[in-house]
Amino acid sequence: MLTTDRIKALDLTIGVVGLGYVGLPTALGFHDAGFRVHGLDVSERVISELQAGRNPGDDPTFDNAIPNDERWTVTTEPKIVIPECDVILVTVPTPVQENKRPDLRFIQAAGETIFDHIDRGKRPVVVLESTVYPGVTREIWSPLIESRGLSEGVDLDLAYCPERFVPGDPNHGVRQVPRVVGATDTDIVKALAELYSHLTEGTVTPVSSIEVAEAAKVVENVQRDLNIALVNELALIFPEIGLDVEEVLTAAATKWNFHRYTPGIGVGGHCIPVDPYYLIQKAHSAGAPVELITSAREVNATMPKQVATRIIRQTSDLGRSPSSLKILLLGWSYKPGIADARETPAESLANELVEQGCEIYVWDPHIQAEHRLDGPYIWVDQPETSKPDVVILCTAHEEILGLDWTALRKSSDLGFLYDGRRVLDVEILHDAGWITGAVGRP
Ligand code: SAJ
Repeated sequence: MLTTDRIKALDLTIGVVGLGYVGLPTALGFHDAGFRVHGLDVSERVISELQAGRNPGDDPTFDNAIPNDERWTVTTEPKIVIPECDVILVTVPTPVQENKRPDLRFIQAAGETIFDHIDRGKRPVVVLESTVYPGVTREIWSPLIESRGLSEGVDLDLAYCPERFVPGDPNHGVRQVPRVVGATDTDIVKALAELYSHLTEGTVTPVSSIEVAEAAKVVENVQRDLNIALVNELALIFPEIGLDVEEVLTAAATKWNFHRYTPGIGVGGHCIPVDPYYLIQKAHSAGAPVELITSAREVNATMPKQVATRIIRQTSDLGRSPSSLKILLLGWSYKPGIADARETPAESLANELVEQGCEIYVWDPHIQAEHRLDGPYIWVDQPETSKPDVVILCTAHEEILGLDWTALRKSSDLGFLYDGRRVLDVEILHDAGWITGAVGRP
């Protein structure tokens, strides 16, 4: 059983199920903290890379950080690792399906694997970390536990501790971020708070139940989606009345409690555009109103179309029809500094412009050739190659901010540059000979 004495003595084997964007840093963090770590993943590729001491992911932070000692075991075989674990952390994906309904298959599968292989004599604690809606941990796992003749609080304990890992942000990794933890058993939640305090220098806050912890995490990301939706909607309003939304937001941000967000071509990633659908689903099944969260999601999801419409309007005013335009997208990742294109709004923007008849080129120095999405677009290795009429900044990678805009202008016939993230200095662009547009600017 998990006790604070065993934690203090580092006398614990911690299992991590799912060694992806969150699981791998978590496993490495607990290994660095001195615990025995057993990693489990269904991917033969991930496990063979790790067993060879190589980083299986695209985050360079972990390139030379894969352990090779007796406290580190990784495998695809649950029977090798699960029976020995005192604590099992589950960090598997929680995406949405095409119809935007939560996809809980990975949580179901992880539960089946874990509950088939635990050593009930150890009374292991199974902690879900993936983002869900309140109630998922019990809804999905309690039937699996009962059907195997196990009982919570006797053969195992359940808990929830949401991950808050921020891809590409060294100041908000698993060793830094504050955590929230909820469990049925108060002794278990206290012990887990002690355990996670060995992982992170941030605070670890126990809450009264699994459901409170589940709700806290999804609310964090729903709030962020709403705040971004507000500035995106303002970016559609103010140009119609001759105002630049960025000037307005900068002025408003001089107020002490105004939270500054930036309008853009849209909201990507595996968290912010996905998690609100989990709470929407829960609200619907609870028969509660959820209009604001739903419409905010709709505002962000339609930003690529709104931006495409405005770019087509502006280039038409310059005498060019959409079918005559070669357009270069600068950046494909959903946010700067990383090679992660999950739910990237650049793809939706590209598809909208293709539908208008435009020819689309893409340059993203972070996305290697083997990870470039096949589609109706042409990936280039140098921005100038495409000889674009129109250039759209989609992702504010450092390499893009540092481009020679004068040189790029020489390769552009029409010379129209659209700042989709409001990160460029318009004077510099005008001096380089560009006609400019930007999200939220008249
Ligand atoms: N975005 C805007 N305007 C903004 C902020 C973001 O358009 O003012 C866009 C970004 O371009 C991106 C998307 O929203 O396409 C998401 O950006 P993000 O900064 O929220 O980055 P994420 O998706 O990596 O969010 C993560 C989340 N972390 C976890 O779920 C553990 C989120 O909870 C964090 O709040 C966020 O990092 C953060 O604070 O950096």
